[in-house]
Amino acid sequence: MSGKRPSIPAQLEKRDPSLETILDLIKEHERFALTTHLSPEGDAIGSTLALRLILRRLGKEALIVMQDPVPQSLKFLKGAEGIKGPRDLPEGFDPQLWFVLDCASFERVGEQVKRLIERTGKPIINIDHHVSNPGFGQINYLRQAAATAQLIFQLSLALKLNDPEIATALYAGLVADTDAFRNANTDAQALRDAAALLEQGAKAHEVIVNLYERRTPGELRLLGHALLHAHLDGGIIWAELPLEVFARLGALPHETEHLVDELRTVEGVKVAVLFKELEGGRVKVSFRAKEGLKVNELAQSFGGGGHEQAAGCLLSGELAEVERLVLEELKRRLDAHRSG
Ligand SMILES: [Mn+2]
Repeated sequence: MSGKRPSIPAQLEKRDPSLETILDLIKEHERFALTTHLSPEGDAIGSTLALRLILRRLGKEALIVMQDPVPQSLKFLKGAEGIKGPRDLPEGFDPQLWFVLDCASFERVGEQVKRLIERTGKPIINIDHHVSNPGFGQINYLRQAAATAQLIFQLSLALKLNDPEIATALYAGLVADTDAFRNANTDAQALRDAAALLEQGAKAHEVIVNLYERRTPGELRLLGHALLHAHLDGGIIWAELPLEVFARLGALPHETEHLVDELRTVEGVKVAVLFKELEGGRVKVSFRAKEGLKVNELAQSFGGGGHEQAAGCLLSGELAEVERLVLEELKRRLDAHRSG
């Protein structure tokens, strides 16, 4: 690891990271920078946009910086156009505090944003719902929830804010991480929060249409290719997308959203895996589990992370070699799980 960790104001160190602590920190500071993970999806974008709206309602300065761009499907959210890349920050960018949202580990913010945070030397408030989050911030608000958006909603409720734009951004986060309330993380609290967000004016239908009904031709072709060429063996379904397939189908690297979820819908499948070849000899592996096996533990064994039912990792190497390695480990774990 390069660079120094942000310095910690002494009085923050031992504070109990309750909601009140976060609210106090917001009140005591004026300028905030917000960020989230690489390849940001609905929860990442929705949570950061909602938190920025909350901070602005309180008269604070808040800027969102992300290493990767906002996906097309989330650009309808209010304020998405104002999200900065690490290279287009305004002159004199000088936050007092960082909010890092929905990041299972500090590395997930991306190398450039990580360096930026370290360069500012300012403390991190880490807000997240991933069980594997090690608590890399100076303040770590880590709570079990279906989405980070629900943790931001707690802040909004505590501040008695009632705002359709905040609600819509948070609802998008909740819909994205529960896959429209279909994933096993959909619990009573997720539905209660969803109802409360609708009561605050969240545009539920607009969220669904944007998240699920804006597929591009490239996405459809990649999905078609993956479905046609998927392999099925012993409760595992997997598909690979080599670089040449993207070129041949005229598809872009990010046009694989929801693809692995489609693979999981096959009856009898316990785990679905998508192997996506990236430039520079790397392979992005995405896991979805239907029951039993915790794919986040599998992803962690390869340096990745995520949730019990949805996780991923990034490996260096040839596509075929990565595939062999990962499937071998997956089969081993699945066998151990069956006999255990
Ligand atoms: Mn999330």
